[in-house]
Amino acid sequence: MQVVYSDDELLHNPLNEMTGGEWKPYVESPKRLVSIKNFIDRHPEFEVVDPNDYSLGPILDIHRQDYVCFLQSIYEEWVAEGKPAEACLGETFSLPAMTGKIDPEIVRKTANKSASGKMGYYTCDLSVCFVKNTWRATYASAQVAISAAHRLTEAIVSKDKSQSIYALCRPPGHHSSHQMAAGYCFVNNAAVVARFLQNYTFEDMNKAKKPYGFDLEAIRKQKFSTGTATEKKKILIVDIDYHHGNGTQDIFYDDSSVFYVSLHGSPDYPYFTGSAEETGRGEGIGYNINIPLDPKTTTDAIYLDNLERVLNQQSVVDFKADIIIVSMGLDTWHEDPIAGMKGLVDMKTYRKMGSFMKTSASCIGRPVLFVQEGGYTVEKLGDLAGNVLQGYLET
Ligand code: Q9C
Ligand code: ZN
Repeated sequence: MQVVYSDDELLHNPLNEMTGGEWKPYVESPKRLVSIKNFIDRHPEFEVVDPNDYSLGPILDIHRQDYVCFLQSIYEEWVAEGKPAEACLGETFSLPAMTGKIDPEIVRKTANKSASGKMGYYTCDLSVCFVKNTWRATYASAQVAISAAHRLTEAIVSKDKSQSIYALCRPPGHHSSHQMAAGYCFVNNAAVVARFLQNYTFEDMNKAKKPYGFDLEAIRKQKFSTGTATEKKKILIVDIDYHHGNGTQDIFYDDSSVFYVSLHGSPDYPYFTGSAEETGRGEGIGYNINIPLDPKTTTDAIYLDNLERVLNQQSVVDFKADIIIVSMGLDTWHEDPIAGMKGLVDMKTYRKMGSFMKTSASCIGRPVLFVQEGGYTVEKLGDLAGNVLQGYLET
């Protein structure tokens, strides 16, 4: 299995975060990726490859232009205002209760007048912290995912035997929505890749592909690539991160061409989304499934039973996805420092998660793109990721 990875993803390294009223070391650290990469390097069934560069085009197919400008420039503006260089954090957040009756365009204009205004407008919690190279790492993470999607498409077009790939992404993505950073996430890598697979033909992908070389100024001025696909592929996103992927759900909530399925701990972060009653809206009704699980009582068997059941559920099978994207969080593990299900104690459970992505009725015979999301047990992450991927490969 190919693993797409870039050292630039290590450059986002905030010192601390404010969690539950306490300052703690930043949990979403570069060490997470190093742990997984070490495992990958020691196992010959994996081959690490560099990303290419597909410009901002695919990112702008998901995220608003003003939000992407914010991601690119907020840190410099923060420092230019004389604020502390070690942490750029939100202070006052623009809740609907404060701004809901005002014309949204006026709120946007007012918010954009200061660095703190922007932070409160475009971020939603204190896990979102910018440092000097946050955008650089975020851009690399998105290009890693997009490159994986292009490689997977190549394998599909040339009818290769192996039709799976792993995007070793960091920062993660699934809490980020069209115009919001949240829960350590800045760009929603899984969502970007779902749309990229839908909008870009293989020829569009080949044309958009450039050698990876990050240059902030060049990116500001570059021409964005676009896709010309006329027939939308159907994408099934299976989100097995411990947390509900509120961003991914929101992005595709009205959309019947992307089916979002999430298993997650509840009640827990992000606190306001993830109930089973959220089933989609308009065209998208029936294309969103949430399975909230009690972190105190969920065991290996309960977790696997729920995953197996949803992946064999009639509506998901009838969807007949063209491609599966797995939002692969590893923070369900019982020892996770900020998350975890008490009863998920068996590494073999992760092997089975991987094997379900090959054998369940909704996934069988379909290409799979694994996208790395959360998971904070640094010393275990290599084993956890490895078990999911080997479980898939060995089935
Ligand atoms: N006491 C991902 O796993 N803070 N994001 C939680 C817990 C935010 C998790 C605090 C957690 C975000 C991608
Ligand atoms: Zn998570």
